[in-house]
Amino acid sequence: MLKLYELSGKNDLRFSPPCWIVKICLIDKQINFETEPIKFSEKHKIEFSDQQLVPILKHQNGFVCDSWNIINWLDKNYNNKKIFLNFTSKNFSKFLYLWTSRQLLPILFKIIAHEIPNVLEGDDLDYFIRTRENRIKGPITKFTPKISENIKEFRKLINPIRKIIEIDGFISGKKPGVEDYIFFGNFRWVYSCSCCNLLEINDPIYTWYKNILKLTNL
Ligand SMILES: N[C@@H](CCC(=O)N[C@@H](CS)C(=O)NCC(=O)O)C(=O)O
Repeated sequence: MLKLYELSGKNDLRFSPPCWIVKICLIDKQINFETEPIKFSEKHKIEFSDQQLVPILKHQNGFVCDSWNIINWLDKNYNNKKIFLNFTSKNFSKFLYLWTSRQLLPILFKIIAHEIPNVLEGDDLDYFIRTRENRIKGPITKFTPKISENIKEFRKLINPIRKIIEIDGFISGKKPGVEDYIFFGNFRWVYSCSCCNLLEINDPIYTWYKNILKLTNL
């Protein structure tokens, strides 16, 4: 069976955006898998992969790292599941993946960075604060004075997706698909780690998020 190595926090909370991209894909496409929780401080468990990040998907013949590579691997190896409907869907998904990882996640990080330590414990807490403070060259609370500004910017940035969701309910159309899985990772992360008011409750994207949660029984 496929094994998904995914980030785990306090009380086994699974909160990593790229891990969620893969997990929601496996769930919605009804592909059997089991998960292996990996804490920040448990790098020894993923030594076999010769790198330090999750998600990793272990399969019969080896393993694949990186959510985008995993989605592509699933597309190739589960032909009947139609992950990418066609070349256009693959290209748009790649756009969403790059936009998410390079532009949306950094803004979301600024909104929730100070709350992420609440979902961690023990060595993970020290590891997270040390590595992230090194990365942002300042305290984890560095961005808190601009939270409302960043929320406002984020809501505006995702307006094109809002317009698409307003048409049929999902980015992929009348049913969720890979484009939705990629966009979903952003929100699952925020709502797992933070109490912030990221979306208004009457925002179509908020309804979309709740619908994906419902559809997959999460
Ligand atoms: N480009 C990768 C990003 C993977 C990644 O950054 N994973 C984070 C979790 S969100 C991680 O494993 N971090 C471990 C660490 O910081 O030590 C993907 O899409 O899968």
